[in-house]
Amino acid sequence: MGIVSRGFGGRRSSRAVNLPPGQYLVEDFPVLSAGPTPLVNLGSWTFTVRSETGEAQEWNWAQFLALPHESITVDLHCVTKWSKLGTAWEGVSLDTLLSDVASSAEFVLVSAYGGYTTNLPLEDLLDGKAWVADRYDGEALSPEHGGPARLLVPHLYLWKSAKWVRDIQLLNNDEPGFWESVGYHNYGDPWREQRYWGD
Ligand SMILES: Nc1nc2c(c(=O)[nH]1)N[C@H]1C(S)=C(S)[C@@H](COP(=O)(O)O)O[C@H]1N2
Ligand SMILES: [Mo]
Repeated sequence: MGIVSRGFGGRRSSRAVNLPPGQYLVEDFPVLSAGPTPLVNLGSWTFTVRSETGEAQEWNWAQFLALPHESITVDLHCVTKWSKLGTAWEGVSLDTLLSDVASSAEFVLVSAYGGYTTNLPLEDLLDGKAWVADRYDGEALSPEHGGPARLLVPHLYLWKSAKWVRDIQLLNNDEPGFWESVGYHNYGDPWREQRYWGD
């Protein structure tokens, strides 16, 4: 008869089970950017949501800071296979940012300062699943990790979390973003290991 351990070792392995397939843990916070870190001046920073009919809602930095912020602690999963658990952010929920926009669109294309884009279904931004984050680990978000503010969509691979986010365009028809147009999976669910086209 075997002895079943319910000690700390058992807990540690049940935590390991929470890692999506093919991922490994990191303790540091890698920086992955397709180009140089853009210099974004807070005085000219704006964040815009534009509906499929062209109706726009825009916030400058002071207006964005005045919006209700939430504290969120989430796990990050990068398609290059690192995962970082328990990262602490503060940001504005997309539910807040999209609440006054009249739309029947199903898709969004997110654009960043510097030109990066990424696409996702609108519903993946709603119901407490996504934020525009401006603080990380109790401090202003650093430029290399997307400061002044980045999208944070932790249930999808991290390439969907556009750093230096600038605007969100609502669309009736899906349009692939930067990585999605050159071979990354259109949706990118880490739990279904949707890394590349055909996965
Ligand atoms: N604007 C912009 N956002 C981006 C990227 C980028 O190149 N430009 N890279 C994406 C990818 S592939 C990853 S893994 C994460 C990395 O975020 P980090 O540098 O904060 O770890 O940012 C995502 N957001
Ligand atoms: Mo990535």
